Amino acid sequence: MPVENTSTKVTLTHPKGSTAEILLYGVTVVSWKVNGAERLFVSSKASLDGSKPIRGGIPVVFPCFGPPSHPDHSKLAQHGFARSETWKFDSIIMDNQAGVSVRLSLEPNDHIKSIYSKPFSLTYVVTLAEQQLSTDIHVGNPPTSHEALEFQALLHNYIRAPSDEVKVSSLKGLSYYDKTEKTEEAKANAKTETRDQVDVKTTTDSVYEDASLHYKVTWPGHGLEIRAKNLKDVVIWNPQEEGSKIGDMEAEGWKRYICVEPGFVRGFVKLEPGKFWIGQQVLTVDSE
Ligand code: TA6
Repeated sequence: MPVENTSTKVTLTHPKGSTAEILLYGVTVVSWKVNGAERLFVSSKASLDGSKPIRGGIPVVFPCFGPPSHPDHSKLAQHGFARSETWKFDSIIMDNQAGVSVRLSLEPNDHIKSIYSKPFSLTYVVTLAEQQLSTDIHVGNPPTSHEALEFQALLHNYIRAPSDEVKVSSLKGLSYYDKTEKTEEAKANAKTETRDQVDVKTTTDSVYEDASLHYKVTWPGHGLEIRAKNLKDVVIWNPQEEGSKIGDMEAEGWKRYICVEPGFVRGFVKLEPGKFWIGQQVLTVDSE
């Protein structure tokens, strides 16, 4: 069955053998296999029972990135609610040689309404091709709404790769904000990236602004490319040894991934009533 749907998980299988697994909890893609090899990192200590956001895979960050900084988001937890709510399976969009594609949706339920008062519509489309995974977040501001919807969105990819060898390009020349700096003032001061290839051999938590929308993630003998649309910024994160303080991180888990996260996180998307916005990423495995 190309699309298998249980009460907790949707599994996509492409005719050429690639697979993807999406938990309805947070619509977190927790597995993406191409040529039999897993491409995403999920901590073996991640809670998969809906008690907390998944430590790994592709969590969806919406409507705020990091701790809330907009008055509309003041009651929200870090990275918003999309990653910690149970979504609904909506429909199969496509099921053929080109790809297997499903749509999932999240309605404002009572819990969301208690922490977030803005009307919105939210759907997520996941498409699996032979060597490729696309994930698109669709945000709508209902026509009945009286004001613009202001939000941030980000796709928090945990890419399985050796963190002491992996490199990301092309970020050279971009402004970035270094969240590992000690003071708020230093965090708010933009730096300029001078490296042709960025590594995460030391603790890294960098928010690149107005980036290229095309990133190469490579390590010896392997690589993948990420193309983004409407997600103008990109975050590179790996905590190194600091990762041992993360409760649901497996032992030395930070050695096995790099987060490369396309998002709209500097400033806010402003969506007028009756309008839609789509943020998209396409991950493609290099031929091996
Ligand atoms: O996207 C990078 C980041 O914001 C880091 O600052 C780091 O805290 C990470 O996300 C994980 O956040 P989480 O809330 O999942 O522990």
